[in-house]
Amino acid sequence: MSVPEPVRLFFALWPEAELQQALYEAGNKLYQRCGGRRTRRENIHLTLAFLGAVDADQMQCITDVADQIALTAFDILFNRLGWWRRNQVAWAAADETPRPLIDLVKQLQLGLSAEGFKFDERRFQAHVTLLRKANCPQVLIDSPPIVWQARDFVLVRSTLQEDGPHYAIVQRWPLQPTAD
Ligand code: 2AM
Repeated sequence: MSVPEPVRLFFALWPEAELQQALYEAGNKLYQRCGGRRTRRENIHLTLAFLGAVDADQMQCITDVADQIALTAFDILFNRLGWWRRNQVAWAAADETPRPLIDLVKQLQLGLSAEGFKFDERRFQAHVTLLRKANCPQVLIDSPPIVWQARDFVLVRSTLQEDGPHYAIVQRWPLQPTAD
């Protein structure tokens, strides 16, 4: 009898192709100053909760947690490009993290913690990783704002291949439409 392999999973906001392109171009701007390794365009996303290796029999409780979430859609204004010296990641982020995004992460983490998943104690810092192994001369770089209209969130499977990580959306959950 074959035993199903564990799979690496994470919850994320996943941008449309046009937005991936805009963020990729911002990443190119960072790349010119900071070097490092660019996130491939089709891999650009915002991680909400990283689960790591998951057994097939844990899938149901993971999707049950996401099924319970009833939050409204929101926009994120990405108006900062920056760099963290500690992990050499260069990123796009927002000055203000929208309340529903904070709630989404909190609710995922709470629900998943109850199922035994462990999360970083550090405060969630919403960001899109654009470069790894980067070395930027400045920690903050000016950039024209990019608006991300988050209308759903996704569960993603990650597989490491010779050319780097490949991501596949496993399931999508809509956020509730706003009143206007
Ligand atoms: P990051 O890019 O914001 O660092 C898929 O691997 C995503 O999950 C990555 O984009 C990464 O987010 C995040 N991730 C990977 N390993 C992680 C870990 N050990 N803890 C938390 N997040 C992780």
